[in-house]
Amino acid sequence: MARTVAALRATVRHHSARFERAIPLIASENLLSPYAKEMLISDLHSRYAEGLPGERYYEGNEDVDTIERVTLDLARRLFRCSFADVRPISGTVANLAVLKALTEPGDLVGTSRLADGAHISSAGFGAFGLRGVKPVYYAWDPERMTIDVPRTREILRAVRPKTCLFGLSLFLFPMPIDELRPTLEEIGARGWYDGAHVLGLIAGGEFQDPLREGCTVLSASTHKTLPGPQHGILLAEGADPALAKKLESGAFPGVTSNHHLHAMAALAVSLAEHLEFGREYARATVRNARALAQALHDRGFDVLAADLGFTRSHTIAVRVEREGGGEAVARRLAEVGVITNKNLLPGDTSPKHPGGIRIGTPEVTRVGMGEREMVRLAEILDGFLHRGRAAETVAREVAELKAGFTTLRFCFGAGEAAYRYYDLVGRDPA
Ligand code: DSN
Repeated sequence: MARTVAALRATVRHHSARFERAIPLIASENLLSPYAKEMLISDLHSRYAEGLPGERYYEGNEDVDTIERVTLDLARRLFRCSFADVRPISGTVANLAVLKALTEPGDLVGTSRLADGAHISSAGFGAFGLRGVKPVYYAWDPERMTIDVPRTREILRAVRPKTCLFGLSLFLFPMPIDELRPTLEEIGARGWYDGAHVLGLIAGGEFQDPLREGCTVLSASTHKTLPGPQHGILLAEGADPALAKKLESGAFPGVTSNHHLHAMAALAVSLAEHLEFGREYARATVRNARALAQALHDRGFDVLAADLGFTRSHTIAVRVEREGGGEAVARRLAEVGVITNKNLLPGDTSPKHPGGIRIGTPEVTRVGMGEREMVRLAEILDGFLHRGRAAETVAREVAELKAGFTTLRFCFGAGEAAYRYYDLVGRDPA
């Protein structure tokens, strides 16, 4: 078994080195700051603390109570809201906690279709199915890549769901919550926003602010545009004590037992760093997404929503049927070190043959790339996918572009290695 462990360590080092050389463009990924990473390997990882601060089921939790109170306070400050719960251990788990709090099995819940960019939580085979609620799908406007408001008003008035979920995994533009708010009020539905993808942009003032636009509850994962640990969060504004209690009991004992204390402490660091650097980071992330979209469009790529400026978030969508289809293009790009994912786009007829790729700028922005690097990246992709440049040459160009950008920005302790786990703890296992 010693050999197995050695091999596992070597594989992890190989993975880290690969990503250090690569240009990761997955819209749902980001890099954790050195101080946040330190929390993940602390003793907290080994402990239990079910419940809330001051109401634990285990002894020895005095420092955990302090950490959780600080995390809650930072979350409420960053999102300017009265309620936070930092115990869900992922975005999907946060969504399950909300479903438990807001719905009963058999309820109808408004949401978007997977093909229009919704997260799998909304699917019958995902969290919706687990809670036994039934989706009521909003109408979609593929030109504007957002909800079709007039048609959706009609659907909501006809079906009258009690809860309406807004949020996407292919999230280019804000959702028209403000416009739908009167209809939600008319039918007595509560607005719920899954902000996993855009959480750091919301906090940085670069996207819509759902808690002030008509949603009572905001659920999210904490590791996308908010560059925190893989974890979850619940936030609410205007929730009465009964709803707050339901959300808390949705989180525990509803969908968690222990809540991963090391990740919670890492989240506290990330929230504090976002209070300090989040505005600048969010602005740079959106600026880079738009710059990359424009540069790809200028080179003949079919970037969606060109008439609307491509995106107002960290994400762009590129239809790549001419280049070989989403699956083949994403795979070819990975071979030269550009990491993206195949993605269904509006109009695709088979989930097995996605026509596009999704590209996100959270990570490249975090390591300090700017608009100049986005243009260079577009040149590299154009050379590879349109002009037949050899994979070996392109892989070298990708590594050269990345070479100057392997340390983190927008965090305390910046300058420490971003990708090398062992550098962080000061020992090399080799
Ligand atoms: N599956 C993630 C994404 O890539 O969007 C969200 O959980």
